[in-house]
Amino acid sequence: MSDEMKNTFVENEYGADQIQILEGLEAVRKRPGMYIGSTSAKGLHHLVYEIVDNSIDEALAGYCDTIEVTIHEDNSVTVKDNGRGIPVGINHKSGLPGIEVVFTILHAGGKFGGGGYKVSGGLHGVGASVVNALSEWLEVTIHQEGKLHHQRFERGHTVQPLTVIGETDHTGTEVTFLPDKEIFEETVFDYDTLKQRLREMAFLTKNVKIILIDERNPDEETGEPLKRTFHYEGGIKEYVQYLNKHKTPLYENIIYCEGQRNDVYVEVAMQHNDGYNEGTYSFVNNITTPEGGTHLTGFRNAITKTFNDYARTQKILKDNEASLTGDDIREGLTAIISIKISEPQFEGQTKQKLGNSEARGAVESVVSEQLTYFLEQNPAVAKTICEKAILAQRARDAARKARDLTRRKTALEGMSLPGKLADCSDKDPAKCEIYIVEGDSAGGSAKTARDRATQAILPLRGKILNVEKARADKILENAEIRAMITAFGTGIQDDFDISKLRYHKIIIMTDADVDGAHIATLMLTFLYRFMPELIKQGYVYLAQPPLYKIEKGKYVNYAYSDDELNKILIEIGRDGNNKIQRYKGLGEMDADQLWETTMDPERRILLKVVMDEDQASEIDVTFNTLMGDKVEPRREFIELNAKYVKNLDI
Ligand code: TSJ
Repeated sequence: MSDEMKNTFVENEYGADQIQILEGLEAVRKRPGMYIGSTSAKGLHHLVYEIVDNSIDEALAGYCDTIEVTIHEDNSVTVKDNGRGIPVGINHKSGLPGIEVVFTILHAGGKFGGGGYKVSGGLHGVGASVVNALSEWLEVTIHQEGKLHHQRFERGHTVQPLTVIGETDHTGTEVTFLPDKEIFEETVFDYDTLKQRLREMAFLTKNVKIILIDERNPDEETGEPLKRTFHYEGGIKEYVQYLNKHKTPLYENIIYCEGQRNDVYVEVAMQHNDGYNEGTYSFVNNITTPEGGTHLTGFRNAITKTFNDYARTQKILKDNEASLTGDDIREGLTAIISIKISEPQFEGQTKQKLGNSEARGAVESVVSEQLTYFLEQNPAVAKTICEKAILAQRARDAARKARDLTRRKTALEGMSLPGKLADCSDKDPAKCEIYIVEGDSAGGSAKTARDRATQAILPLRGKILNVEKARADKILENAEIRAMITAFGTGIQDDFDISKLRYHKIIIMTDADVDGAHIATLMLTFLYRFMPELIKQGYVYLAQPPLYKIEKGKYVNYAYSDDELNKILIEIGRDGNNKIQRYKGLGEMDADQLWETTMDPERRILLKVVMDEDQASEIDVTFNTLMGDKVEPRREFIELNAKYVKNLDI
């Protein structure tokens, strides 16, 4: 073949490929949800994770130790690493420049380079080409072999080909992109969302420094942008420490197991605290698996067997005593399970459950072996854990009896509803709502004010029990909690049945002050621990009573925030004739006012409580920050609380 022919041939082939590529990226733009899950805020943030995953891969390969993520003023984002730089030469397989393969061919992630695990290619690991297709523009700059290379794309199309634009004295990759407003419903990045995920990535990838910079709100005094650095030499050991930071650990050491079995690399860190909840979070290739799967099963099998074996041989458990259950051993346990596997298979409706059977054996083997060794080396710690598990075993027996009692009662008496409940007359749950009201006096006004057909009222007396600080048996003895459980109709935990829910809106109504917020948080904590599905499926709301009443002659209006108050005052003219009343509590409103401002479906504002399962560990930290022993962090609770609440206009 002559050179000329070769050129022609290559050019033609390139041309044909180019057409295919564009068809591929058009498909992404037509059905973005198929590639990034959704075009909501979640999908938007996913774009950043897709790009960062590439830098994490480079770090896992051992060539990069710093990743910087910058949110710019226009909501474009730059991800920059100090790795080797994406190869700029022609890729042999495709005959295309490496860059084009990465940015224009679907599922190109992880095509080059050998060995090592890739975090990209996991759950939604669709790679840089999808981000490119869904960006108004994307620019890549590569520092490699002394040269600075640059290319620009718009909506997936090359608009400036790869060009050398200067010189450089280091290596690395920098990608900046602006999410396409034609595609995304939301194009404003949330600093906290990115912060939490990047912190998690830093915990999961020890020794990588991840920096997050937000240029949108510079410090008023210094003009400096907001900046956070996440760098954990201890990796998941530090993650466990972080999750236990507002708890009281039972022993100082973090138990750590690490090893590889065939194709599966396993890392586990754990530590018990003196609480009663389990906080185990599992990851596959740095992706959270809220529904667990084989790796989690392997972990549970391993600790149940290892602790029982130890307790038996040490005679902590007598021959005639029942074995400890997994639940007993995991009471108060905080644990991270992180595995890396080259071909993860995800199952279940949401594809969040690991299916690879080899992962079960690998985790079980690594944890059994190393935990056995740890217990032999640390007999005092081993004894502490076994003793806690034995206490849990006894409490669980008591709780079972308490639960059986409630169950039998319901069976005998039919639906015996709590005496304080003023139920609604309509029996269609989809039309019904229940107001959980703080205090008997507000409860009284609410009962007068309500729409009797569809609105039920359950007044609760004072503060409800803090479920973060009690075992199940004590919690189920609590009258206020029992009233809620029977009123909702669903049962709790293993008995929970959403189809029995009697109201499709559960509305928590408390005073608009610090105490009221605290009570609302106590209730949310209870719901989160005992009936999380109610929150996940969007049945839980917070009522928003007004903060102010503004009167001027015949004019009456209500303000739900200070901003709103100022707006109203500007509108009606601020003068001595306004009488502004600040509501200190629901009790200060009469029934009519309560109806008008807070309960009338036509006029009220409800906040829907939402929860992002990908951030479950962060929600856990929030709840025990709010509800734990340490008083200091609680001051921030209103602010934190706001994170899990979404405005809902009705
Ligand atoms: F893909 C991407 F564009 F989204 C992207 C890739 C974005 C960012 C911010 C960084 C990266 C990236 C890719 N950082 N480092 C790398 N490394 C490689 O692509 C690379 C370099 C050299 C070799 C080799 O075998 O020599 C192999 C690879 C995969």
